[in-house]
Amino acid sequence: MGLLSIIKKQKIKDNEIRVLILGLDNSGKTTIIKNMLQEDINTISPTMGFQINTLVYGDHTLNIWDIGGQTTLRSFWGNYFDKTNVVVWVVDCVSLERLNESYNELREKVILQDRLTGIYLTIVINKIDLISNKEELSHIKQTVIELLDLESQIPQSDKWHVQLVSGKSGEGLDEVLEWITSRSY
Ligand SMILES: Nc1nc2c(ncn2[C@@H]2O[C@H](COP(=O)(O)OP(=O)(O)O)[C@@H](O)[C@H]2O)c(=O)[nH]1
Ligand SMILES: [Mg+2]
Repeated sequence: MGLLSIIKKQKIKDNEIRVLILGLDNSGKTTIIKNMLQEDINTISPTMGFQINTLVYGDHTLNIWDIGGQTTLRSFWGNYFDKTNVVVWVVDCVSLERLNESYNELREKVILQDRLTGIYLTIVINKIDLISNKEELSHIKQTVIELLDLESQIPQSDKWHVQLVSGKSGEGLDEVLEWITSRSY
């Protein structure tokens, strides 16, 4: 057995899941991670380079990679793709005018990447604490699904999931972690 397959077996045994959190700048990626880690979310500055965070959830260990979303950093995303199990794609629900940009980036940097074939994708619609109307939220969710063209981009419906969250209040974050840890890797 080669070294790589031994490492792979070990990882599965440890229930380790490698998660990449991506999306446009300012969508709330770092806030979401800090909230998941129960760290202070009031002292976040724009992510330069990347940060790896370890989160133990149930009997799983998640290694969450937070990579700066600024345009200048996006070309480096490819360096982090190997061995990724899940991509969390963050969309800001109060900047829906950027959905087209988000769609282009998601497609180019994630969906069309050979090294990410077969991964699980969670689309996280963030900042829902800023929208009080429940109907509007379900409309936003539908709009995101349509504009990101998820149903035809990723025909296997068990491979993707959309969740409304607030990185600020924490609403919806447990559901994201539940979904991630209940996949089979
Ligand atoms: N109201 C609200 N603001 C948020 C939420 N998540 C992030 N923000 C704000 O959005 C801005 C960008 O957040 P940050 O986590 O740095 O985004 P990143 O660039 O994707 O890492 C900050 O001012 C955050 O306080 C949220 O759920 N609700
Ligand atoms: Mg950040």
